Amino acid sequence: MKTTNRFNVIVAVAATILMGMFESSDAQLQMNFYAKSCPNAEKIISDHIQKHIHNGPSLAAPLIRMHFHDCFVRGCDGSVLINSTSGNAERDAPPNLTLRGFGFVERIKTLLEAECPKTVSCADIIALTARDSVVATGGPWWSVPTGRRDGRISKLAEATNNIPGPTSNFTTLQQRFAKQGLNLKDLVLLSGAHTIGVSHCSSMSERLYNFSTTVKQDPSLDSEYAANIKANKCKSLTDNTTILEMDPGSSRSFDLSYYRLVLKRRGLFQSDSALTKNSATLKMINDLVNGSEKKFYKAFAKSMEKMGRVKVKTGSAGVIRTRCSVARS
Ligand code: HEM
Ligand SMILES: *[C@@H]1O[C@H](CO)[C@@H](O)[C@H](O)[C@H]1NC(C)=O
Ligand SMILES: *[C@@H]1O[C@H](CO)[C@@H](O)[C@H](O)[C@H]1NC(C)=O
Ligand SMILES: *[C@@H]1O[C@H](CO)[C@@H](O)[C@H](O)[C@H]1NC(C)=O
Ligand SMILES: *[C@@H]1O[C@H](CO)[C@@H](O)[C@H](O)[C@H]1NC(C)=O
Ligand SMILES: *[C@@H]1O[C@H](CO)[C@@H](O)[C@H](O)[C@H]1NC(C)=O
Ligand SMILES: CC(=O)N[C@H]1CO[C@H](CO)[C@@H](O)[C@@H]1O
Repeated sequence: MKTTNRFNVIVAVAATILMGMFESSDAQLQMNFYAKSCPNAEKIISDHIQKHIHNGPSLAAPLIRMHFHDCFVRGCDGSVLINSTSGNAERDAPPNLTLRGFGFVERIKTLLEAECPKTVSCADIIALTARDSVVATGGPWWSVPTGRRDGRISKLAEATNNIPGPTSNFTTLQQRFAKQGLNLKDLVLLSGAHTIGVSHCSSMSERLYNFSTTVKQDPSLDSEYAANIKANKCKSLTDNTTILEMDPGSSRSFDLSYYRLVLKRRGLFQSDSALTKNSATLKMINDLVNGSEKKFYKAFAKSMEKMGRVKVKTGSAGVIRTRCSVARS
């Protein structure tokens, strides 16, 4: 009897461990996960975006960036949206000071809670919203399998330690992407999102005015380009309000011009420039530039789908929050 009991316990423990393994894998993300539980969910999201994107065509950029920041901290679990209670949330970390679009995501969540309460996760809303808003502005489509569940933990330090910064060098970029299971190809392709959107001067002005103890200006930034930015946009080191396009003149079109700029030493951040300092990533950029936009879109889509699977919570892991900004909801 005793041994049978012990055997049963061992079987139960092993089964729990195995289930845990499946839960923490991405096996359960699937296309149209809400087909039965909330059949209109994806349509409600895309309709809302179609209706509002012409009022805010610049929303696609912050929303895809939000998905990136969400996935890099505790996986794609919506934790980036949690409001700070003690100034200690991911949202309070320096990389998040410039995130936008929180209100937009929360409004979509309200629509979905009205349609099907406690069903659609904030994490899936971010993933779908990022894709749909990029598509609505003429950019690439990628598949977004769903079934992500939400986390409840959001920590400033984890954002700071995992999300690469504009001054990150190649090693740091590679390490931080590898930590999420993303390789150099993903790094190059996902950085291509910098073909849309804007930056604050403060994210790059050290490159113009205070680069190192020996040189004021970053020598890997094209000097003509730097002079132009200094004269017309970022007029001082301390300007933290002016914004500038990362891909000037083309910051609303999802195209290859970001990579062309990077090759001309006109990438805005040291992290953009760093991609040219490794022979493997430099070759990838040359290949992208020499290829077609169609090829770029296809490869970008693959990396986006991969990023959307990073450390997702599925099955009975995680929760469905009712308000994206509130951890216990
Ligand atoms: C490789 C490491 C990356 C670094 C160091 C980085 C850094 C930055 C910084 C500093 C800004 C400007 C923030 C501001 O001053 O307002 C920015 C903007 C942006 N980033 Fe990245 N980024 C990286 C990767 C990515 C990835 C993987 C994506 C998406 C797939 C992305 C999408 C964007 C977008 C769309 C914007 C513009 C946001 C807006 O217009 O509000 N970035 N990034
Ligand atoms: C979360 O913070 C935002 C901005 O600080 C605020 O507008 C919103 O009302 C807050 N939400 C909750 C539920 O506290
Ligand atoms: C890259 O940056 C990290 C962190 O700032 C630093 O420790 C490392 O020495 C740098 N690596 C190179 C090759 O410059
Ligand atoms: C210039 O950079 C140095 C080194 O990073 C830093 O200690 C200093 O505070 C910066 N100067 C200003 C005025 O921000
Ligand atoms: C922006 O700069 C102003 C003036 O230099 C300063 O008072 C303010 O705290 C800064 N804001 C941020 C978010 O750094
Ligand atoms: C790709 O383009 C670069 C310049 O962007 C050029 O130097 C290189 O020879 C081209 N490579 C191929 C395979 O066409
Ligand atoms: C958009 C957003 O929520 N930004 C927050 C980032 O962190 C700062 C500093 O704590 C907050 O004031 C912002 O509201």
